[in-house]
Amino acid sequence: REGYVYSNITSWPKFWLGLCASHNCSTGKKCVLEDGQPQCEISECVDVPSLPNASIPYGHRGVNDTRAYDCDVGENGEGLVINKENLTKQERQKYDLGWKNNAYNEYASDRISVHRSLPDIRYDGCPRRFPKNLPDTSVIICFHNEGWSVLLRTVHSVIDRSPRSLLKEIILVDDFSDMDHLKEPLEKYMRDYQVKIVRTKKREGLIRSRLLGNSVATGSVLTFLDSHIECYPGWLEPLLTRVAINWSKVVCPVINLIDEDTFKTNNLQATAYGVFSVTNLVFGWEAISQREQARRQNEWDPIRSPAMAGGLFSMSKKYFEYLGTYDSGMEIWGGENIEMSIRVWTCGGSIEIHPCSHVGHIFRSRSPYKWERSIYETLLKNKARVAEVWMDEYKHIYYERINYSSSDMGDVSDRVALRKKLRCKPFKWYLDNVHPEAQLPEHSIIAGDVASLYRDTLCLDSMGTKDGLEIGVAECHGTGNNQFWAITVKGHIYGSAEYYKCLTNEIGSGKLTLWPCDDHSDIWQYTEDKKIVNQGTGKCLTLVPATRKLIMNQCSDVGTQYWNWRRARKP
Ligand code: LR7
Ligand code: MN
Repeated sequence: REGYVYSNITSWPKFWLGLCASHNCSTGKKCVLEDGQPQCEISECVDVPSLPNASIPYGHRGVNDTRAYDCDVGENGEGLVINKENLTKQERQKYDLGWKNNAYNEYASDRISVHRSLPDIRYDGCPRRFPKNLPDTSVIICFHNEGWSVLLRTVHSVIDRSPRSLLKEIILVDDFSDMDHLKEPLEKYMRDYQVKIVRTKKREGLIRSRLLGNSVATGSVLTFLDSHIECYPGWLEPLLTRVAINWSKVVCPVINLIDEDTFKTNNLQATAYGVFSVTNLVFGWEAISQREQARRQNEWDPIRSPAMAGGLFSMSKKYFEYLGTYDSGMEIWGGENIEMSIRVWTCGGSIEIHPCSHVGHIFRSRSPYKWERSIYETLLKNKARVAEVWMDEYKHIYYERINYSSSDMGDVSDRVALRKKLRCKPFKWYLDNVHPEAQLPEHSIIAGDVASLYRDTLCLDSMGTKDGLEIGVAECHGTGNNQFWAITVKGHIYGSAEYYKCLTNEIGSGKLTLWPCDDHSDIWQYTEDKKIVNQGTGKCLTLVPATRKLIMNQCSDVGTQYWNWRRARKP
């Protein structure tokens, strides 16, 4: 069934007319067209469409929770607090299963309208009128096992809040889900809304699923969304306006938070933009640089962002294809957003966050679905493909961190050829011009893991990534990360898998801890005879074998003060 489009759009149902998109109803009221005019309806409590054969229909609100009898539950982005202690045994089982399957509170979601309202949080200065001939868009939503009401709310928020003339189609790409409700019931339901469904033939992962979505898309702009999101009023027009101004703009909405437990939305404005760290290729948010702030006149002006989160953005289809779509050699999840960020910027385009466009996203604390290989292994492959193709000599900063342990990145020659064909700028250009605020590690004298010469199976280990964490020793694993350590030309020792943090021997407590590096970080020396000496105290790093702890002691000839700092090297 791959590539099969379930319905062809011939005529549009009247709720697509988009009149409701600009019509505000107070909380709990749904907008419907009466004689072609938008009207606020008094919503019935039962509106989450029930699944065939469900023993308790979805949308049934007879929960032991007074708020749950209220039709306004969840409206205007409010949350629903479920007190699980008050549930009957049967309800409690459903509640637990919802969390287990989805890593969010599906039980709460099922009790909130799939058409619930969200507040209009646009700045007063955001335009309310838009150019007449904006390009239309295909909205592509990939999913692998998503909860029923959450997926429906995602789709309805797109339909309900996008002008008909701009929304060419919605394409759902099912990445080989095995939940029953995503088969027949979803097809039946979506037929009424003329939403297209395509399915992969095997588990492909997000990246190749998006490529399948693109292959059936007919709009002139692609808008990618995750499958657990809600669009705020007016979300689409600003994105398409920017793409219309210049086809090489890749435009992201502000990503708001939908609480995974209560589904309350946070409704905040943009204060951060996207970045990634060169040391570990992890995406993150950072306060918008002063340089960028100075360039902008108003808080509603687009923000030029060094990187994108990856899930939610609009991009011209023509440009997407010109720029080499995605790297189809990447698996399941991760890294593709960094690859796309570097590619867009260095090959002539730009990435923007539009403060007038908001989309809520459910952030989850764990990944609910199955991974063939571990998340770690998958990311190792995907990120190695990014480093190898796009980062020139800077790739070694990343490779050192993982002790050159990703040997199976696969063939990247196509992507290297693409980079050459597009005549993209070097990675150094990106660092100098797009994200000059990025902190790069100081030049290191030696970088790799540090084994005790007293017991050579034990290696120095950051034991985690938090600030102020006491470091220790653990069995050497040879993959860098928490056992990665570098001593720099200035004598700083930095480590920790995720960030750029320096080793400190705390005055008073004597603890050995990691803090963000600065000019005041401790100075160390790695001596010819393999001792690690703190310049401030003159003491030596010492292993206490019995407790596997580290202390600072007067330097002597004891074996526990000798350390073998092993340079990370290609295997
Ligand atoms: O095998 C899979 N097949 C899929 O179709 C695995 C996932 N998916 C789908 C999944 O159903 C979801 O819709 O892919 C989407 C993303 O997966 P999530 O939601 O489990 O992960 P995430 O929200 O952390 O994803 C973020 O990082 C990903 C890295 O590959 C992608 O770039 C996602 O699009 C991105 N999501 C966002 O940017 C939304 C805002 C989060 C932030 C920051
Ligand atoms: Mn997501």
